[in-house]
Amino acid sequence: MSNASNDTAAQKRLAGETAIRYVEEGAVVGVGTGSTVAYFIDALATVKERIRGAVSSSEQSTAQLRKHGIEVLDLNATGPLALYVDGADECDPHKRLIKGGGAALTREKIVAEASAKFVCIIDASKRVDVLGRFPLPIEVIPMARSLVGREIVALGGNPVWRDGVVTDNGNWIIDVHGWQIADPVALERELNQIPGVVAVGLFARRPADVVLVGDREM
Ligand code: ABF
Repeated sequence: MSNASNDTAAQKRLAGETAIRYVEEGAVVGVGTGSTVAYFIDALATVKERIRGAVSSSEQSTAQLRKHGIEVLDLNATGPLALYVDGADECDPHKRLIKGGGAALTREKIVAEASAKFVCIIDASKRVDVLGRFPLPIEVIPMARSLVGREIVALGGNPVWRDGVVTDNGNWIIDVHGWQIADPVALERELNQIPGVVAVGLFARRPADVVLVGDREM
């Protein structure tokens, strides 16, 4: 690996390990998805006797949690959570995020909404001044793919179907290129109104509460 990718992996690992400090005794921990979260799950395994279990945001994370012997619980049974830890594709200075590169955005958004504190763990490459350089993922009901695409074009975006990807919920993903998102709360609200949209990969109405870049709080 190049030095840069070494640094990125080291920052992801550091962020994942540092996030353990937010895990309270006896907690049920909300767990996101992605390579940075994979480091967090490995770190969580070292303190698993201190927690009751986890609520997972994807089949991928569920498999890793279970491999470590961490019980995966149903959000309907646990009720509100104290902590959610997850990665992101982009993070702006107001802790608003683009997520969904891993196609897990819908369940990530559900667990984030249920959690009192959302700790986002990233490497420095995810930090941007304005969201949108990373194409915005939108989960859609398959029959609405073209309808949603046309409405995105009308909003000035360039929609690209993530062909070949089916989410854990059996839906499809459209990635929107070409937006500089100066008002992510307004765009999230606008896109959520389109029939057929299941979830928008903007975490702006409910941003992160803490952002860890490596071991430093942003
Ligand atoms: C997940 O973390 C996704 O929302 C996002 O795409 C991904 C970031 O991936 P990684 O941590 O592998 O850079 O929550």
